[in-house]
Amino acid sequence: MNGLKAMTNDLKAFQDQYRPLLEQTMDQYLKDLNTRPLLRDAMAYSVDAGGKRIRPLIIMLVCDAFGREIDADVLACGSALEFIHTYSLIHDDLPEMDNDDLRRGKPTNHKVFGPAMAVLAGDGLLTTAFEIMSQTKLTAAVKTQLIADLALASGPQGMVNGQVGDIEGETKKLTLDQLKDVHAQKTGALLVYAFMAGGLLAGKQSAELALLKRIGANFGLAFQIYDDIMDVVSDTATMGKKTQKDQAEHKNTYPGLLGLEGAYQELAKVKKLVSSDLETLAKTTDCKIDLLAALLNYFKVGNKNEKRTN
Ligand code: GRG
Repeated sequence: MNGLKAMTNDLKAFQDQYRPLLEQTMDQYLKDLNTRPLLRDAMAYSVDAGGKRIRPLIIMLVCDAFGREIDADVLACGSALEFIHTYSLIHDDLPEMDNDDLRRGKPTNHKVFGPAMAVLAGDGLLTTAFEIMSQTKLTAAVKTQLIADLALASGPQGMVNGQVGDIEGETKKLTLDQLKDVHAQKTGALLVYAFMAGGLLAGKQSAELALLKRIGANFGLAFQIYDDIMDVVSDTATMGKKTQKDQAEHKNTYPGLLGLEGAYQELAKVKKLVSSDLETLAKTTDCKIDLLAALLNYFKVGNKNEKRTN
């Protein structure tokens, strides 16, 4: 077996081990809520609809790479981040935002529970995330930092601001730099948080955290370019959400600005930046980067023999 394939198999084994633990943890938080069954059901519907769980996976992979045990506090942090991500998808799918009927292969939250309950399910997931973080047994310093960073990444100085930039961009053509700025917040902020949170949970200091931040930012950019490419080349059944939507709605996207091949080239370039920073991390710290590097195989860069999947 070649090295790349072995690394990918190891990543799959890691996912198979920790994804069920994360999902049990999230389900337990939802079960323990002292709330009305209708609200719990609406929150659980979107959390349990699946998804790649890539943000919590990154937190766990970074912890593991630095030899930090994946314990209840790490699972709590991963759950909180996935709750916030899931809230953002529920709100993004609303008729007043992107107006989508399908998400994670299922009818969107508002299609099942109605728009009012979908708004409240999102509100519930967002606030529960911070309650979860407050209950961790981490030191006060680490806990406060993780909570403050989560608020910054998800709120009006992070993802919410990116969403506003996206909406403002609907009526004008953005330059490549403007598009990157919007996505750095809309998509990038939570992914940067995932890498940084892993480092903070592992007790890492500013030098490592600075590298993790840059890795997260470039990973986030690659993630968005790939998502835009998939909207063009993949299909609804594979992605679990409607595709071929961006061009029809005249959205600002990487294939729209650079052409499909240009977007693939940009993706390859950004992947190389992440790989190079991971190498630096391996050389300068005690980080074992193999599984993090394998994560980059998620982004297929256009070789016709590579299957393009969600
Ligand atoms: C409504 C405040 C607010 C924010 C919405 C995340 C977001 C911001 C909008 C979703 C629309 C979109 C295409 C965002 C780009 C980032 C992205 C690809 C999100 C989907 O995340 P995945 O692919 O989804 O990780 P799963 O279902 O796998 O978790």
